[in-house]
Amino acid sequence: MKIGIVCYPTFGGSGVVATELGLELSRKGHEVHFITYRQPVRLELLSAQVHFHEVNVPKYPLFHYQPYELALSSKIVDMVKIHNIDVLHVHYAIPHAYAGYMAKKMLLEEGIELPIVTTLHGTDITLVGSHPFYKTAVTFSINKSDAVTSVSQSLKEDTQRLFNTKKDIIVIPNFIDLEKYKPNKNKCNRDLLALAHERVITHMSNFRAVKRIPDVVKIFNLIQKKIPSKLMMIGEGPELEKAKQLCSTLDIEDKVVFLGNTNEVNKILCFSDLFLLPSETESFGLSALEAMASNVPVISSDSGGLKEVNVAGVSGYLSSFGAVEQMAENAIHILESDATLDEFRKGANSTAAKFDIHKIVPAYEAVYEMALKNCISI
Ligand code: GMT
Repeated sequence: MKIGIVCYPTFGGSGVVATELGLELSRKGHEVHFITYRQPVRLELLSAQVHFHEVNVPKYPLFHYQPYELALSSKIVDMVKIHNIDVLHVHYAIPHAYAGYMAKKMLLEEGIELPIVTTLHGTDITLVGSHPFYKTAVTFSINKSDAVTSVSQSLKEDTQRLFNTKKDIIVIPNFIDLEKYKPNKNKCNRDLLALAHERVITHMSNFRAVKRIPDVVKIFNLIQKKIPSKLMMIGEGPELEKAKQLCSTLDIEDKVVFLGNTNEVNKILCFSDLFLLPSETESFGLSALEAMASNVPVISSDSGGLKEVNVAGVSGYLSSFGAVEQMAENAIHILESDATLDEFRKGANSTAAKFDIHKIVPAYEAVYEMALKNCISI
């Protein structure tokens, strides 16, 4: 099959899922065409089976806002015609599902049928998409997609509630390449960042308010009072400075390392002992799954789809968001003894195995087949 993939090329989870999916599809023999404004960060390899088509938006002084959807839908039409793309898979509804629908309509004028598969990732529904300024267009785009998938049951229910849509939404959970995260496969440079007797605690996100970054620092502060430890903060975003200031106020600056954005998440997770994800909302929590696949237990909130990923007492613990003290107590319980930590490491690994890339990707292939079969002119 020839598959077009539209996604955000940045460090966010939806872009990572789209990229890893495209790469796996190419390994399975499909021809994959990424259509976006920059080469996706995890797309290191372009090959005969993997192509990248850049969307350019020429600047014009009249435009206060650059018309990205227009440029994207034109690019989709051109690429479908040149490369005979069979199906378009758009990740993140805004504005990709909308641009996909416009491309579909333009292609139809030329007698070309293009099925659109839309994957909902989270904030496109729970935070941004349901905003009154966007809701009408997002509802329209969801209803007009040939197939809609969501990354968790929780996100499916949120979509049905917030958008009052009758559209059938297929749940396909996010997935992980277990091989890539096998701790012994990765060269661990633990000694550079922590002392032998210290536990290593990690957080990774885009540092937006929804991730509750101050809670990450507060939880760590309580842990380090009982257990010698270091905190690795991976990522960048609007709450970064606030986090640094809080570390200074709590006088723990020397125990917290800010590593910025990285493509080598597995090389940091391989020496981590615990992962913190206390988010206010989280449709799935891909970073928690990446940690679990690296044998790292997770202390998370019980928001949204996290309940479908992190299993209490097995791969970690879950609490209501904001329950900083309880999260710290659970973390200390896991970290206090090597035997308990080992049990949770095994539990994290076996729970992650449920999301093995080889089990999940066939579900997307089945959706493409179905969309191709059912594709009707709307
Ligand atoms: O978490 C973010 O803010 C980034 C966002 C994205 O679209 O890149 O992540 C969402 O999609 C991920 C991949 O499906 C999910 O694992 C995240 O849980 C989801 N984020 C939220 O729902 C807040």
